[in-house]
Amino acid sequence: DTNPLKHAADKVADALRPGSGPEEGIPGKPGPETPPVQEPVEPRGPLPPKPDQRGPETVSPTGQPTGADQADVAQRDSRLTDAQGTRLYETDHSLKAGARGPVLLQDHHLREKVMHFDHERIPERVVHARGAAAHGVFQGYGTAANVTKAAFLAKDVETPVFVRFSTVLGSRGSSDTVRDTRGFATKFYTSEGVFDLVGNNIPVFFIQDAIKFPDIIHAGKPHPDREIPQAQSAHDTFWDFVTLHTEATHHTLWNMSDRGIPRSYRMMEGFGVHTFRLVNAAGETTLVKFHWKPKLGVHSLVWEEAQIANGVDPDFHRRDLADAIEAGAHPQWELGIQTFPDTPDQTFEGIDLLDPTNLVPEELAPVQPIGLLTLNANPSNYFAETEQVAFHVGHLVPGIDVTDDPLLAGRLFSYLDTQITRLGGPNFPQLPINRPHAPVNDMLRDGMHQTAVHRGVAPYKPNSLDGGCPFMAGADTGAFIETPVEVPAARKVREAPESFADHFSQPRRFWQSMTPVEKEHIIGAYTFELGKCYEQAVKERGLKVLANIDAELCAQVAAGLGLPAPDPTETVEPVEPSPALSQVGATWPTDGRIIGIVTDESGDLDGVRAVRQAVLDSGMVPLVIAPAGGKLGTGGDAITVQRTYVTARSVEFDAVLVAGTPGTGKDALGARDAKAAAGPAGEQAAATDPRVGLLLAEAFRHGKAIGGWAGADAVFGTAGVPADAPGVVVGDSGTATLEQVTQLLGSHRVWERFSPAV
Ligand code: HDE
Repeated sequence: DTNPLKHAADKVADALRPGSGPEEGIPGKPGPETPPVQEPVEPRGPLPPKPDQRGPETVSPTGQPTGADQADVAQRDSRLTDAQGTRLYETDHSLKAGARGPVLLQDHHLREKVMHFDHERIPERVVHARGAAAHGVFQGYGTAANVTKAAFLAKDVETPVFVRFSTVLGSRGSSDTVRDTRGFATKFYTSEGVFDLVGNNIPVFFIQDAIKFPDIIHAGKPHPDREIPQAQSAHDTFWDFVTLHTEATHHTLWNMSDRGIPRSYRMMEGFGVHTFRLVNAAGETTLVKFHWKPKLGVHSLVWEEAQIANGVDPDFHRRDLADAIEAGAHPQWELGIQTFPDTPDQTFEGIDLLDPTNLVPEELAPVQPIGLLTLNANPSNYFAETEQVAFHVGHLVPGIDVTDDPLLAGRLFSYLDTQITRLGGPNFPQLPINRPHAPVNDMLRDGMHQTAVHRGVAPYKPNSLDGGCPFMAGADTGAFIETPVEVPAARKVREAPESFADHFSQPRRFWQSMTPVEKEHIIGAYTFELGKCYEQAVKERGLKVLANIDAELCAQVAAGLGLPAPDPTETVEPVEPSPALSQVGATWPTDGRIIGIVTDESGDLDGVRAVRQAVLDSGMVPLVIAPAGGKLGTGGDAITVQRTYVTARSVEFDAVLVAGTPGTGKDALGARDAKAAAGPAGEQAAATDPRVGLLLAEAFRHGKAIGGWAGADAVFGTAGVPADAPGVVVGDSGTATLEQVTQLLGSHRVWERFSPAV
C-alpha cells in the first residue's frame, strides 16, 4: 500500500490501540493483536462527575496559590530563569557583536523580556478605573433566614470576601480625594457559588435606564478634545448633561454633599442601589435594598483638605486602607437590608422601588443588620487581585434575585461584556481572584487564556459518552432558579413609567435633612463646580434645577456665581426630612485615627513619649513630627521621628498635638532654626517655623481638634489659632491634652468652627 495518507492514518490508529505503547513497540510497527474497541450501543448509567471534568482548582481564602506553589511565584531562593524555566547567567546586557557593536537579532532573552514588558498593561476599567481592595471575611447573623435561603447569610457562616473600593470618573493613576461617587464592590466566595454585591457609597443613581449610561459617562469624563479635566465633575459637559437630564438631580446633590469626598474608604456607607428580590426556603419573596454600615461612622473630608490631599498624597485613600489593615485596625461594616412587601406595583409608601433615583428613608423602613464584614488582609499583588478582579451583578446565589429595575437590567449585560475586552477573552473566571470557592463543573470550553485542562469528551448535554455528566440540580439540591414573577401583558415601548417623572422631591428631602454646616458645604460645592463652567447657559440652567429643590440653596449659589436666582418651574412642596441622612450629630469610635505630635529637640520629650503610648493604647496612630528626621533624645528611649516639617502636611492628621518646652512656658516649636535669630524669650514663639504655622492653621480651618501643653499655646497664637477657640485645648500634660482631643475626635470634627455651625 503506497498511499501516504492511509499509511499515516494507520500509524495513528496503531498508536492509539490499547497495549501498543512504546513499551510494546514503536508506532508504525503493529503490537500484539487486541480486539477493536466496540462503539457503545446503550448509554451507560449515570456516573458522578470525574475529577478531571472539574474546572480550575479552588483557591485559598486570600485568592493566592498555597504551599509550594507560592515559592514559585515569590521572588526568592531560586535562580533567575526565562519564561520557559531555563536558567539565565546575565540579564543586564543585550547580546551584541562586540561590546560596542550592534545588538543581535538572535538574543531570545532580550526579545522575550521586552515582549512581555510591552504587554504588561491591560485596558483600564471604562469607569471605576482607580481602586483599592482588601480581603476579608463575612459572617452571617442568621437574621435574614426568614427572607432568604442564601447559605452564606445563615447564622455564623463565615465566607471569604474580596472588596474593591473605587472612584468612578478618574483614570487608574488619578487622585483619590476627588469629588466623585465611590464604588463599593464585594465578592462573596460562598459555598453556593460567587455572589457579587456591586454597590456605591451613594444610594441613588444619575439615570433610570441603562441606555443613558454612555451619555452620563461621556459627559462626566474629560472633554474629548483636550482630555481635561481629570477625575472631576467641575466642568461644562458634566453640568450640561445633569442640568438637562434632571433625573440626575438627586445623585448630583449627593455628590455635591460631603458624601462626595469621604475621609476614608473605611468610613463610607455602601448601597446596592437597586431593589433586589430575596427568596426564602418556602419560595416566598421580599423586596430589599442592601446597605453597608461602617462601624467607624460616615465621615468626610472638607473640600480644601481634599484638594490639598490630591496634590500632597494622591494615594490618600489607598494608603489609609492598606495602613489600617496592616496595623491591625481591621475595618468593619454591618450588612443590612430594608425590606418591602413584594407587591405587584413594587412601590413602598408611594416610592417606586424600581426607580434607582429613589431611596427609601430609614425612618420608614429601618435597616436590619444581617451580617458583619471585616477586612483583614491586604492584597499581595495589586495587578493579580485588585486589577484583575471582575465583578458582575449577575453573580447571584440561590435566595437572591434581581428585579425589573431598567438600570439593573442593563448592568446585567454590561459587566461580563466589558470584562471580555478588559481581561482579554472569556476565561477571566479562571483568574485566581475570580475563582469561585464552590466546585465548578461547567461546560464552557477553550477560548483565549484557557488554563484548565478539561478532560472528558462530551461538554454538551444530553450526552451518553461522559455517562450523561454533569447532571442538573433542582430546587432541593441548591440550583439557582429564577423567581417566576408574573409579567403583565404590555406593548413594547421605549418609555419610562409615569412614576419615574418626579425628579425633585427626593433631592429636596436630602437637602432638608442636612444640618446647617452640611448645607453650607453643599452650597460651596455647587458654587465651586458651576463656577468652573465656562458656558453661561449651563450655569443658569444649574440654578434653575436648584430652584426646583430649594429657594435658599438656589439663592446662595446664585449669589456666589453673581447671577440672579431664577424662580422654580415646578411646585416646591415641603417634604418630611430623614435625619438618618445627616453625617453630623453623633459620636463614633476613633480607632485608627491619626494624631500628629509636633515637637523638636527642646520639646517635652517625656510628655511626647507618654502621649505616643497613650495614642497607641487607644487604638489610634501617633506620628511624631520634628524639624528633621532621625531620633529625638538619646539612648534606649529616643523617639523616632516619622514626619519632618518638610514631609508633614495637615491633611494626614485627624488631630494635631503640640509639645511645648518645659520650664519656659513660652519657648516652642521651630525654635531650633530660629533660636540664633531670636531676641528675648518672649519673642521666640513668634519665630515658629512657617510650616508648623501652616499645619496648625490648616488643621484649624478644617475643623480639627488641636491640643498643646507645656507652653505650646504660644505657638497657636503665631499660627493664628486662638487658644480659646472651640476644639483648641491646652492641658496640664500631654496625656491630659490627648484625653480631651480624643473626645473631640469622637464627633469627627469641631463643627462649631464652621459658619454656620451645626
Ligand atoms: Fe457600574 N460598571 N454600571 N455601576 N460599577 C462597571 O464594570 C455599568 C452602576 C459599579 O471594582 C464596569 O468591570 C452600567 C451602578 C462599581 O471592579 C461596567 C451601569 C452602580 C464598579 C459598568 C452602571 C455601579 C462598576 C466597568 C448603568 C452602583 C467597579 C468595569 C446601567 C450600584 C467594580 C467593570 C470594580 C463597574 C457598567 C451603573 C457600581 C462598564 C452599564 C448603579 C462599584 O461594566
